[in-house]
Amino acid sequence: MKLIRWILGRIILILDFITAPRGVKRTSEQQAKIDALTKNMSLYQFHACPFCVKVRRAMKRNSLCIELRDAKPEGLHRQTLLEQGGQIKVPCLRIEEGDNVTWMYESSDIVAYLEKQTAKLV
Ligand SMILES: N[C@@H](CCC(=O)N[C@@H](CS)C(=O)NCC(=O)O)C(=O)O
Repeated sequence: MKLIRWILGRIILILDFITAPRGVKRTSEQQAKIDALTKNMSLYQFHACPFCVKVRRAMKRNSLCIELRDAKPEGLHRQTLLEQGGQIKVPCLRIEEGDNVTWMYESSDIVAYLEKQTAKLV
């Protein structure tokens, strides 16, 4: 089972690599605004998880630079995800706004949120 999952994961990564979307091009001023917004975000993820690939592709498509944090058992960030986010499920977007931190689960919600935030700024 572990081997099948590993193989499927590699297939997903290869397909993702082959069909990687192009990032949108913005003026440096617009990109700086987006970078300032995403600076306070981080994505808890597994490298070969299809739902994480979906979010990473949306990031690529929208040229969003968001720190990736590996939540694999041997990863550093798993415990934080569990303790602060509430569950070990990826992808999870951590959004920091002042003193307020939101942990957003569900890939579709994350993609919709990122696209909405990005559209507001450009
Ligand atoms: N509906 C969720 C599904 C997310 C999901 O099932 N993630 C799996 C990894 S692919 C997970 O975190 N499983 C918990 C675990 O492996 O510990 C989404 O779209 O984000």
